[in-house]
Amino acid sequence: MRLITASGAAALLVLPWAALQAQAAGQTKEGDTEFIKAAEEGAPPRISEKAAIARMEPKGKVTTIRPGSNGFTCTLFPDESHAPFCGDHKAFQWIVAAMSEQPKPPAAGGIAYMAKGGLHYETPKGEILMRPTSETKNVKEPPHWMLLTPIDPATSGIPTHPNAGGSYIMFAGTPYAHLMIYQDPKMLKE
Ligand SMILES: [Cu+2]
Repeated sequence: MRLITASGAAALLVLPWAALQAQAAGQTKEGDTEFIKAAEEGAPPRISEKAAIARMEPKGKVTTIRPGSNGFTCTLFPDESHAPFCGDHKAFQWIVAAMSEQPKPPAAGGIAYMAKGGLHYETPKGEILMRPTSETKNVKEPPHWMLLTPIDPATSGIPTHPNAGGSYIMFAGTPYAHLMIYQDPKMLKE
């Protein structure tokens, strides 16, 4: 009994330390199996089951933990949202460019799914920013999918904020502008 208790206590001491180390390295702390399961939740199973799964660090460093066969990659956001994201090749390049603070994404036209929703950072004036500041608050996004193309609100007439219509241009006026479509990806059946 004593031995079991002692090793149990040791495990308790070790786990939070390991978690801290993982966070210090900017990594999500789930084990691979848990991570894969959570990341697959980002898109309908017909897409996520064949997708690659990769870990992403806050600065955009990517480590693939499962290869895929359909051009999609699923990950979990390395921030407080921990939201699953599944993007095609262009979309994954787009998110990596955004995370690593590149001035613009390498290509437009990517498709990304966020079937569990996510969050964005909003200023008191209602501006949606790419990074949090001391002024911004976290606002929840419902399940949605995205067309990662810098659509211009002036020429398209599409609003720049969430609205009853269900679509808007996020980060309008920046190279990372994209169309947010409030449709649950899991409802998109073939
Ligand atoms: Cu978005």
